[in-house]
Amino acid sequence: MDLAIVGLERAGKTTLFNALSGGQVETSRYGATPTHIGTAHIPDDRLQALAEHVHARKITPVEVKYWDIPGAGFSKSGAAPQLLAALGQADAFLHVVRAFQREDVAHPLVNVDPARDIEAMDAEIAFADLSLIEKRLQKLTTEVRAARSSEREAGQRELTLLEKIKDGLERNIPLRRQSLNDSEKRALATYSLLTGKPVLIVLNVGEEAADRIDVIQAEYDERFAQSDSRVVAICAKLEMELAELPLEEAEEFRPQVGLKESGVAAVMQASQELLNLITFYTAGEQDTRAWMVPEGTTALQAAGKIHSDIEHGFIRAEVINWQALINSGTIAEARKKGLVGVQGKSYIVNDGDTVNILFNV
Ligand SMILES: Nc1nc2c(ncn2[C@@H]2O[C@H](COP(=O)(O)OP(=O)(O)OP(=O)(O)O)[C@@H](O)[C@H]2O)c(=O)[nH]1
Ligand SMILES: [Mg+2]
Repeated sequence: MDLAIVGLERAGKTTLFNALSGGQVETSRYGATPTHIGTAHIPDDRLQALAEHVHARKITPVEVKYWDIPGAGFSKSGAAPQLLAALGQADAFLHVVRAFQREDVAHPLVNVDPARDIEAMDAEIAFADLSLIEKRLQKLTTEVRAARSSEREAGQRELTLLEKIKDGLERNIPLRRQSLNDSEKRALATYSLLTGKPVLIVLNVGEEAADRIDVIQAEYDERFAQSDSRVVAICAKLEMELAELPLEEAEEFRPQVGLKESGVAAVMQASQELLNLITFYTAGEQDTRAWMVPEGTTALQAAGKIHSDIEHGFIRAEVINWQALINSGTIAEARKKGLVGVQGKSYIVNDGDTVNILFNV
């Protein structure tokens, strides 16, 4: 899972990045910083329990990659090409919105106003898409004019589609909210348009509001959440400080500053839900591993995620829920009880499945 952290200048992006990835990027030198890339493992109790159960020598959790995109680089004058490439790769955006007040940290639009900033960033992202579409339209128009009539049709179809998307964007409808059929979606895939990506709004509240975070989140979620966007409220500064502490100390410190649960965990959880991702497991003695795939993934696709050879040689999958496996003791016991499903290529993998794929080499 690749998540790009975006937002206006000094919204707290690098602070959140440090909290999420355990990074130590200096946050007092904000502004004009380069893009940072960091990774984090998704904590997973089910994986730990499974690994212990099979005495695994190695545990491999799911990795998330975070991109910290500087606010200043993403302006109306047009985002830099390498920045657009990084944004295009992301599965979703974490849009950091400033809700904390601080005299010594100037806000690029003077006062703190989260609702305005959410719209401002949406407009910048839409602007990036519009300029890309306009460039492509210009080029395509010339090409279509010059093309032989037999070759004109495909170009014309693309022109019509791009005009339609552009029209929507100009009416403030991001691509993800425009209705497209499957062939239109396929035609657009190569563009990696930014407004097509799901957005998690991360409302960055001040430390003094830490004990009211759930109330603030509910309020904003009601106003701004849609099927393809959600709101999580956190205090990035406190989360960053907590991330620097050993786990036990962090647990102790958290309630003292008014926080009930981990903001980092909340952001991870919400990102997974937004992207409709599920986790399945392979419980090997060598390596017990968690895999993250989109909901609706088939056993064959899951095999491909593990290794292309396993996909090509797929015979069948043995599937058992992780908890059922642990409760049964051994896989042989589970088989006796009829708890291990023997599944074919088109089986839809469930969250929490432990999957063993039998294959030919
Ligand atoms: N009090 C408080 N300060 C914060 C919080 N989040 C960020 N800050 C401060 O705001 C300043 C900017 O934070 P950064 O995380 O560097 O902001 P940024 O969005 O990465 O800024 P650019 O990269 O310049 O766009 C720093 O001084 C942070 O310490 C917060 O939750 N509370
Ligand atoms: Mg920064």
